[in-house]
Amino acid sequence: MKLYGYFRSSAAYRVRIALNLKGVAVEHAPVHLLRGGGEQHAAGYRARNPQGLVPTLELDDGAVLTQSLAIVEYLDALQPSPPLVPSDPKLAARVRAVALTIACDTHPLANLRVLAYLRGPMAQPQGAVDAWYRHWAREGGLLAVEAMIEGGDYCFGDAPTLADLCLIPQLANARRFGVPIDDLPKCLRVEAACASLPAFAAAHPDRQPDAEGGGEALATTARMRAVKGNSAVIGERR
Ligand SMILES: N[C@@H](CCC(=O)N[C@@H](CS)C(=O)NCC(=O)O)C(=O)O
Repeated sequence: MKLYGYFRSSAAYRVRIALNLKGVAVEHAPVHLLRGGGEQHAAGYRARNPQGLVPTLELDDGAVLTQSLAIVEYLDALQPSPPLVPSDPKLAARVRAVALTIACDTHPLANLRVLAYLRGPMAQPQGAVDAWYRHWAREGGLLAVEAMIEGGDYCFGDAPTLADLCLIPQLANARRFGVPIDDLPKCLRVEAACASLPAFAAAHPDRQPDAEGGGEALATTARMRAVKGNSAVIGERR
């Protein structure tokens, strides 16, 4: 299997955690989201992922899977142990609700292409883009998740699930961009518990083969740059 990803991509981070928990080895194929205007826009990559987003998982038989949650559910079906979605239907719905709160309602509002559109065509100043990011990371996002999860070491139960796979990368992004999270004790407890698990630690952006700048990946600065061949100004946030 080959995973097309980017070290700072939180969607790819979800898949990396799942692969590690399942003990599934992959070849990593980095797609640089900023270099040359973004390698995700190259025709060759778009043939695999028509959305021009990471991650993409290419299977050994040539089949191509996109969308991190679909990929994680595929891995869960392929290798059922440890399960990432509980068998109890009500608990499974609660796990998926947290995962979808992050993946569908929080993360897309601050994706690279959205921030780039605000900064470029919408001509918003950096302060406004930062305020947008910080507002939507919390409102209906991490604040809601704090209320939805149980308060133990993991979002639900005594082992990581799809919910934790989504929460940990979102918290890493929040830290990187200076989003306040000190008032989220349940989320912080999950973050601490997951950090001690090798599958989560090995999936961290700083530990990836394409990582740049080491600890800088966790810095709270946001630099702006014009991308060659693209009139938009990109928020260098990925
Ligand atoms: N819903 C998608 C989101 C994928 C996504 O937004 N990936 C980001 C990185 S985290 C990306 O590729 N951004 C590139 C861009 O915005 O141009 C998934 O879960 O796979």
